[in-house]
Order: sequence, then structure tokens, then C-alpha cells
Amino acid sequence: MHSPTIETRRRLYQSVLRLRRTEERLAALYRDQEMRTPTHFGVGQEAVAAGVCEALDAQDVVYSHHRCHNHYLARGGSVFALAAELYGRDEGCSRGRGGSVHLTGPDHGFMISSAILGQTIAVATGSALAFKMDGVPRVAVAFFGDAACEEGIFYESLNYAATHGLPVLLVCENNLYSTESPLQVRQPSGTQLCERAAAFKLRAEQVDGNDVFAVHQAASRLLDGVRQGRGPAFLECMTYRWLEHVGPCFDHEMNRSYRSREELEAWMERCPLRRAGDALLAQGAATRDELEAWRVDVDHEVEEAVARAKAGSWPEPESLFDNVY
Ligand SMILES: Cc1ncc(C[n+]2csc(CCOP(=O)(O)OP(=O)(O)O)c2C)c(N)n1
Repeated sequence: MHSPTIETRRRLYQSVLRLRRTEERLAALYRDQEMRTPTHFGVGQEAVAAGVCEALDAQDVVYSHHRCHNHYLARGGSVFALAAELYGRDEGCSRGRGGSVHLTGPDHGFMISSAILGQTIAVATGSALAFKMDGVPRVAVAFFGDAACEEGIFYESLNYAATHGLPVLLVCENNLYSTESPLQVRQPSGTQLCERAAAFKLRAEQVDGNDVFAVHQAASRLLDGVRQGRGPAFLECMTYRWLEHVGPCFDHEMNRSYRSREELEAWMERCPLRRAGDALLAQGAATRDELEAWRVDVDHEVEEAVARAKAGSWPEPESLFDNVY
């Protein structure tokens, strides 16, 4: 029922590409140690943000967690404002005060991200309650990781959203780890997060989170139900982060043993960017020259943005207590 047009498919690829090239460039720059904010990169997980955000309308609102760059960018956030935030500059999306985990972009429907696990699930649920009370056709979306499903607030929010039939879509990026703890040591064997959400009477689906077209279709399907007043939905996207939990390095560079290099390489074989590009080529929806031209364009955008961000200004010391209540 949701067969995306060729234009949509091309946009989905371009979105994954923009997220990937931005995160890779930022991760390379991070090593210069001029960005001082703790940063959780989303390389490898781009298809989730790109697929879900393409299915949203302009008036919908998005909340995110500590690994938030992909969601901010996919919602239309500028590379410049993101990079300036990481550099602590006044031109940053949070005026240099939030850092990587506290992005904001309400003008394009990206409300906030927060590093407190599970917090924005409750806030998104509250937004959905406001939409329902106001009778407006808007949807709230929360992106979070598998570890947020271990927070009490997750279950309270599911229960509240389902009981009141709220227009909220909960998107879990299940990358199998919470910092260095795998799911198996945190959850009883055989646990399916989707089943838990279904037990709370949410419509719940699990999808290959490295397939941007599959994510987009599943999100569109669930959002249709949310918009028709059928209550909240839960989308579990199976994916994998390529870099260390926080910072720009690969785990094997740091001699960490909680994940094997073989496991990483197996997931890299399922690279969301390459898979999306291969699919476009196989369907005749793009040529190799076009893919290359898009890459050149994105790299140009990113390069220009990070140079401008680095040359930005520091917040004035007198403004330190602005917006502090
Ligand atoms: C309430 C709370 N408890 C613990 C932490 C510390 N912490 C930060 S990130 C993280 C792991 C998060 O894993 P997940 O939610 O699966 O997201 P991922 O990092 O894998 O993207 C933890 C435990 C926190 N930020 N908030």
C-alpha cells in the first residue's frame, strides 16, 4: 500500500548519504580535540532516522536521545548549526550551550534531545496528549535505544499512551548494546522488545533497521494508524553502531573486547548506505554517476558548513546565565 515513488526512493538514499558523510566528517574532526562535548556518533544507524523522518509531516514533532545527530539532520537540521554546536559556538543549534546530546531545532520539528535515558519518551507522550486534547492532526515521535526500554518511564509511557489512545510513534533503535553490555546480559533470553510493546496494546513491528526503504514503509504504515486515531505504535529497528559508544574511534582501535571485529564486519556488510545505493541502481532509479554527483554535493555542503562553524564566535561570557531559570 505504501510503494514509495522513485523520487521518494532517491530522497531516502540522499538522506542516508547526508547523515553518513556528516557523521564521518565530524568523527574525523573530533580527533583534533577542538570539539569538547562528549559525542555519540550514529554511523551505521542512518537508515532509521532517514526512513522514519521521510514518513513524517512538517507539523509532527521529533524527540531524541544521546545518539541524536542523525535524527536532527534527517528532520532538516543544518550541518552548520550541528557542527557549530559541537564546536561550542554561539551559532550552534543550542547556542553552544547544549553540546552533542542537547540539540534543538523546533523550527523544523526537532524539539529536543536528552541524555537521560527514557526521558524524551515521556515528553513525546506528553506532546501527543496535548495534540489529542487540542484536536490537531499532529504526531509526536521519540527515538531511543534498546537500553531505554529498561527504564520505568518507558513502561509508564506505553501504558499511558495506549490507555488514552495518544498519537505517538515510539522508535527503538535496537543496536544490541547499552554502552558495553549486550542485550543478553540485560534481558531474559528470548526477549523481543516488540512483544513487550504489544503486551501494552500498542501496534508493534520489528524491521531491518539497515534497510531505509523497509524502515520508511513500516513507519508509514504505523503512522497511518496513528493518524487515523488508532493510538500509539512501536517500531523496533534492528541495527548496529559502527563506532565506540561515545567518541570517534572503532572499538578495536581501543583494544576493547566487548564486541568482536568479526561482528562489526558482518554488520558493515549490511551497510545501509551501500544497500540503498545498490537498490536504486538495480531498480534503474539512479545511475552510478548520479550517486557520485550526490556524494560530491553532500561533501561540499559538509565541508563548507564545518569550516564556517569552526570560524564561528564564542558565546559572550555575560550571556552565561541567559535562559537559566
Ligand atoms: C537514566 C540513565 N541511566 C544511565 C545512563 C548512562 N548511559 C548513557 S548512554 C547509556 C547506554 C544507552 O544505550 P541505548 O539506550 O541502547 O542507546 P545506544 O547508546 O546503544 O544508542 C547509558 C546506560 C543515562 N544516561 N541515563
